[in-house]
Amino acid sequence: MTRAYIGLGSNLNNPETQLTTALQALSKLPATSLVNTSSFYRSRPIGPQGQPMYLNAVALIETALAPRALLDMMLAIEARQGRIRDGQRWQARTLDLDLLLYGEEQLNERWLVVPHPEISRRNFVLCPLAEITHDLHIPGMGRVKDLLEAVGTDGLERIDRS
Ligand code: ROI
Repeated sequence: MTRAYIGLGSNLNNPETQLTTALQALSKLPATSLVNTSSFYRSRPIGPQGQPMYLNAVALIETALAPRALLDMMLAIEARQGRIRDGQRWQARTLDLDLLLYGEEQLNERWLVVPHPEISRRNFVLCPLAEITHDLHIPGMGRVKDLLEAVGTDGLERIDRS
């Protein structure tokens, strides 16, 4: 079994429902268990402005799926929730699932780069990640706590889900 971290993001069609539905789908993946889920964070869009605020979270799973199989299933969950990938980057979306980390592996394939190269620049990933990991070290990048300290928490708000 491999511990893998998945980043979730949504800024269309009721983001809270999108994230909740996606977490449920992750918990039902074959040969996989959902171990932990961060809080949800409202975050200012990074990249093009003029799009709605995002809701972001991170999930920790334990899986026997290989990276490729896991990624394909993540893409299927996105598609089921109405994600349209038309080749345009940085657009508003119903659901974005990013494979952030897959154990200690470093993969540099055309179809997958792990650890996700943007982790160290994105507080909407680092903050929820720090919430559910203690002292995690990201191969090639450093400790989550240190990376988060470097980027700060500007534009992020933790949501109370009662
Ligand atoms: N900005 C925020 N705040 N959250 C995201 O999940 C997110 N995802 C993206 C871009 C458009 C880069 N900006 C984002 O893909």
